[in-house]
Amino acid sequence: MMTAFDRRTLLRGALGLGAVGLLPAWARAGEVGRSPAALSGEEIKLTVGHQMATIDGRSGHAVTVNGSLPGPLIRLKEGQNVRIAVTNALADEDTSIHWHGLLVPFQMDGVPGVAFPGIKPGETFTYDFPVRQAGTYWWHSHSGLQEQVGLYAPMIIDPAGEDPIGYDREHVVVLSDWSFLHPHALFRKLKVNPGHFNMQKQTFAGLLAGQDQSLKDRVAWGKMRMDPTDIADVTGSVYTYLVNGHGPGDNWTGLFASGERVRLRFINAAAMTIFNVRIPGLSLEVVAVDGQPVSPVSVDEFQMAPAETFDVIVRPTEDQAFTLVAEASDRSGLARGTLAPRLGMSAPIPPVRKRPLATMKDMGMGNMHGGMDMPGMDMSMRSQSNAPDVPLTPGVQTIAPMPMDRMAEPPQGLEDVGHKVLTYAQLANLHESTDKRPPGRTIEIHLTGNMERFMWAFDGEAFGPIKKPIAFRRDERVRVVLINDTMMAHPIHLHGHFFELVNGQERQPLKHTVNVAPGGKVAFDLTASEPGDWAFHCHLLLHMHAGMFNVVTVRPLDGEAA
Ligand SMILES: [Cu+2]
Repeated sequence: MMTAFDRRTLLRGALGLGAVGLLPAWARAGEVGRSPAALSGEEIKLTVGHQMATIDGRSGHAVTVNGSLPGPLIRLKEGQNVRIAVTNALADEDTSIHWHGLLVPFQMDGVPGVAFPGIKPGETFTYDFPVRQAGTYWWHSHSGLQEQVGLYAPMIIDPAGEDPIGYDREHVVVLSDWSFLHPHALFRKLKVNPGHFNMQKQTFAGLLAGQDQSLKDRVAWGKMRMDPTDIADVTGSVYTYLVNGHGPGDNWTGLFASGERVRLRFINAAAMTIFNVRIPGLSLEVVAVDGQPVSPVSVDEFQMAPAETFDVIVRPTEDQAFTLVAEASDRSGLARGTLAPRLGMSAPIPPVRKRPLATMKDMGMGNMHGGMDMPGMDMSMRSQSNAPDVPLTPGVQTIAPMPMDRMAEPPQGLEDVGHKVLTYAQLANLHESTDKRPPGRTIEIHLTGNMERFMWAFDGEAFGPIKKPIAFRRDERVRVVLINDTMMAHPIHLHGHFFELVNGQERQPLKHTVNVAPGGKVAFDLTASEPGDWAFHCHLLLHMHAGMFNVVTVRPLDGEAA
């Protein structure tokens, strides 16, 4: 006969199993100690395999590493060497791991077809590199669409000397988007109908009720065959948004003791989702972006695109729970976790806010209203005179007539939320720049798309065998200007380097990924110090898959004549 005690133990065991699922130790709720458990040392072994994952009580197919989703946390120390042996235990597909944000020899960068051939089923590839930096990074598959089904995980590198960021406790917070639909099915649906997942379109009833756009604006947008509710391609209609692999119902919880400085290492490992992050009741002190320390900025909310990382200090002093909210930028759903002094506590979850509508500015029309004339400028939406070097292929639906630097503006949808929102212009490097040369030349790259056909590219041509790489001379200082000719934001990521965002600060912040606002323009200064071939792409997985990808070459290689 079962005693009450046995039953309690059994119940607790069963519940624990349900909540833990495939989660590695670092991602479990209520992890105690200053830092979460991790793989570390000079020899690390990873195995990529298939597994069923349970998200908010429902089961789906996942690609996992060492049997977990997200994968194990890897924690290294600046100055050490590491050998990471990755075995592909998938039955019938290649795999790869890219160390996102890490300065590695290009052969160790993990991009199939660029850095190495990829890892065949049954094979092991050993990555071997010195660790030259510190901070919050992550790693993910660069093969097929494996990143969408679970192959991503955090990587933390502790500084060789003292950490410039003081803290008593830390939590790694990996945000992601999970779908029970296969990612190739997501892609096919978008190809057939790019608005497939948009359940927030304007309605005729809404128009009559005077909601959303005016009739005049709506007619103008209709003529362009565009929809201002098109903020995200894949939405909460098929995504569950995760915190450390936990659905909102699972409620991942991070513990704190009152008065501690808690470092939250936010990583956006989502395939397609830009998140707006806030913790109602707590001020967020942003202390590092993309692994690199910045002068602290206190805000109430920040937006983070896929591939970006933000380190934030919070200092809860009350004996209460706080809800960690990461709202999808189109407001179709949210990821939710809790910070609390004890397990089992929770705080109210704020409802998702009103969905944003894209504006004429997001169309690259500057501050003008549709149809207004600007002397000497062609305000039509697809005029070659505004981008003479971009061929008007079917993949180019629009060319922004008046793209603007929008880095001092709150990101899309956060213009009037009534509290402090981080802008890129507020970020300043904590340290002096190591290269003070002015750029020797400037190149322009257009981010182009055709929203009607889900086509995405750089400069009008999708990545393919005949696409010319972007060539830099080794150690040259170059300014790169990204012009977003589309009405969607694109987080553009360069492998193997940090660049300095030209954001008006004297100490330009270092980043590896920059989210270029719709109709926006962003400049960065780059010292092409890392020889080799490097991927350069939009980090929205399905945009990259559709062709918004290119290779950056930095020459000469070591030992090669200049
Ligand atoms: Cu994109």
